[in-house]
Amino acid sequence: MSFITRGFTGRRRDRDPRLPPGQTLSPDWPVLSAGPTPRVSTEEWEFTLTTENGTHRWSWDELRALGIEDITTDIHCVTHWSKLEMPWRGVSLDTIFAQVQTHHAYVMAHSYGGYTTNVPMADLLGGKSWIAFEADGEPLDPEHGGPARLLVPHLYFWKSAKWIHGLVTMPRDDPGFWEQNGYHLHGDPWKEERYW
Ligand SMILES: Nc1nc2c(c(=O)[nH]1)N[C@H]1C(S)=C(S)[C@@H](COP(=O)(O)O)O[C@H]1N2
Ligand SMILES: [Mo]
Repeated sequence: MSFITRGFTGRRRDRDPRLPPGQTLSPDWPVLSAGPTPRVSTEEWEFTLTTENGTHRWSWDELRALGIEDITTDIHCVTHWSKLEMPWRGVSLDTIFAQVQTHHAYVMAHSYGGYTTNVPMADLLGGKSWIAFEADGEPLDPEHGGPARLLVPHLYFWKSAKWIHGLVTMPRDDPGFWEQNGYHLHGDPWKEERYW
């Protein structure tokens, strides 16, 4: 029956059901950066989490000691390319937020180099996001955000801030860099929340 249903919906038979609307598979991993690539060594790298109750800091070793997870996930860029089943390694935001208390429902991610992007807490917690150090079995290249980047793979990839430096919780959903420049506040690829 399913092949008949396909005909009715007009869906292309070779289209992978894991691809959100308007996306195509990329054979390689494109680099998209709004500015120059910051070079941050793991010795100087530091991750901060600021809430209404203060700032917590972790060094490279301290953050990794919280517990590293293996992740296999698809990623979707708003410029229409996707990659499927990418292996990543990182520390879950659930693990990191378990160490702090906040009543805020939103977060601004801040990168070395000045990039920012806003994400609701509901899109960070519950096994949905990580501070990632490795992809495809290798330490993250600087071009791809090394030494560490935010990974929020169920949202468009601009939310996955490269060269992550810290998160700041916020009471309101203030727009980050691309969101101030016309990208959608939320960015769900399955709803094609590309621009607003
Ligand atoms: N710090 C920072 N993070 C960033 C960006 C950026 O310009 N600076 N670009 C975003 C965009 S638009 C995309 S699509 C992805 C690209 O990640 P990649 O270069 O590893 O493919 O990073 C996101 N994170
Ligand atoms: Mo992007």
